[in-house]
Amino acid sequence: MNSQNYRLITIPISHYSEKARWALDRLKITYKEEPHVPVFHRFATMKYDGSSVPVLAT
Ligand SMILES: N[C@@H](CCC(=O)N[C@@H](CS)C(=O)NCC(=O)O)C(=O)O
Repeated sequence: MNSQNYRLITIPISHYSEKARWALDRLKITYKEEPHVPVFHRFATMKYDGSSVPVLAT
């Protein structure tokens, strides 16, 4: 599977986001992180029917 276009929507200081980064790096899955300021992250996550971060858009 081509993971080149994977986008990880995060709040940078979130430990949930750090755990997702850790897992993706551990599995050598490439992705581009899209960091957001808390509260405004919802504009990014709601496009995927989500609310909290992390969201991995594939
Ligand atoms: N069930 C989710 C919870 C993630 C979660 O609580 N993320 C926090 C990180 S600070 C968050 O996005 N909080 C803000 C919100 O829910 O809009 C998971 O395990 O990934």
